[in-house]
Amino acid sequence: MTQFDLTDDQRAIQEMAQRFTADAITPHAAEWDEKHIFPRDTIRAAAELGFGGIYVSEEAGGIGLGRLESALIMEAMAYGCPSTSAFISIHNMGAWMIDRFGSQAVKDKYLPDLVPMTRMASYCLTEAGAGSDAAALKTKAVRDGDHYVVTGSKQFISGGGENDVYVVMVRTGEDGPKGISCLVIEKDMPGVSFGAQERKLGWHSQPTAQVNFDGVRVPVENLVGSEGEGFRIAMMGLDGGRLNIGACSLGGAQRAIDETVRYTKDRKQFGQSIADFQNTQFTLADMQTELEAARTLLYAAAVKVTDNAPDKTRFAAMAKRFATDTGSSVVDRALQLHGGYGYLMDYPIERIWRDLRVHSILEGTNQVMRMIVARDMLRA
Ligand code: FAD
Ligand code: 2MC
Repeated sequence: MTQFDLTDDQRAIQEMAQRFTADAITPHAAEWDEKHIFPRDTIRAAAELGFGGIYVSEEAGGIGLGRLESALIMEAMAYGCPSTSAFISIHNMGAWMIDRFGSQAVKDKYLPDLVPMTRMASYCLTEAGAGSDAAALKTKAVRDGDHYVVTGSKQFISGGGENDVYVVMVRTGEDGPKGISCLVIEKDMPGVSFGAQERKLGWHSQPTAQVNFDGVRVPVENLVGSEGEGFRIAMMGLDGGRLNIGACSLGGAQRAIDETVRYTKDRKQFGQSIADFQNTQFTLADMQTELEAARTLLYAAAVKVTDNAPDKTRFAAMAKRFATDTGSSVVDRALQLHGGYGYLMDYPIERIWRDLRVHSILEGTNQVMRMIVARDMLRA
């Protein structure tokens, strides 16, 4: 890592994202959650600031920033709504995979709409039988002239049913990771259908559904990278996605801390503010200390991914595991310090608690993160 503090440019980006969040996200997040509203217009407004192609190259219309800048933006937006911020992260992951590995033809076809988020992208790896063991995926793509014919089903797809563009990992060859390729499939291609919207504990501001492919004819030019390269591309996408998800936990947890500081100063029991109890003070101190430790690790990991450092994947996995576990633990203590009121929807804590819980599961469970770290430690 070459830096221990943010540069002026990074602070300016962070402040821009914080201002956008305060104006356009925070005032509405509770309603989006309660009524399951997918805030398409707000997401498009975020894209007007460049947040639809944060690390898409400038040649392709993106803002060409690094992964630390991306983490700062995701963290800032998650302060208002972790679910909406994470949705924008997943779109960025798909757009980056197309920009980084796609042919000029596939880039020209999709990025001009993806960067402004007039069309939005989903990332499709998981299947019913292939969750943590992603390389066991079975969705098949068989070459037929100028097309692949795709048959199979993807489970738990964020944006499923609403998004227009699906970046899909399919099997074109042998079993295991080397037989996997990456294809861009459009919502309107004949044979694409969607399961019912999943009913979830949190992440209510964004849709999640099964995506089904029944003999979908996909032009060969929609291949991203070459045949057999799809698993590596998917994993490289996740190196960045995992940082962003960790950053979403940081943002949500920081909001919970700030709300708790305010609440404990106001709330009186036994004739004094509950902030005057040493238990409250020590708990707050631990919450902020642990969150700063997670933030520092995550920012360091983000710089490594930007720099393509040899240990970037290990660091992204360590940071995702630590930031998401720490975030949830911080919010849980914030809820406790709110007493019964923390359990009510009148305060934002229970929503953040629900939204952050899934961050320890998706984009690779925190057990899989430990597996990635330990394998790298024990290699050679
Ligand atoms: P499993 O793999 O069945 O795991 C079950 C348990 O076993 C976990 O605790 C796991 O850690 C543990 N386990 C498994 N293998 C091991 C091992 N080797 N060692 C130790 N423990 C192990 N996927 C996408 O592709 N795109 C999306 O947009 C997307 N969005 C999602 C949105 C939501 C709301 C959710 C809930 C999931 C989403 N996912 C998405 C899927 C997500 O990535 C998977 O749920 C996750 O990778 C885990 O897979 P699984 O659910 O099949 O659990
Ligand atoms: N960057 C580049 N290449 C990578 C890589 C990375 N981060 N990770 C793996 N690879 C390569 C690896 O080097 C190997 O290539 P080679 O044989 O040429 O050396 C190949 O990919 C296969 O890797 P592994 O041998 O590690 O594969 P394995 O099957 O043992 O396990 C594991 C990989 C468990 C790490 C992977 O399956 C995984 O990450 N599972 C979790 C699934 C997941 O994260 N799902 C998230 C879905 S998205 C989501 O949830 C959203 C909300 C969007």
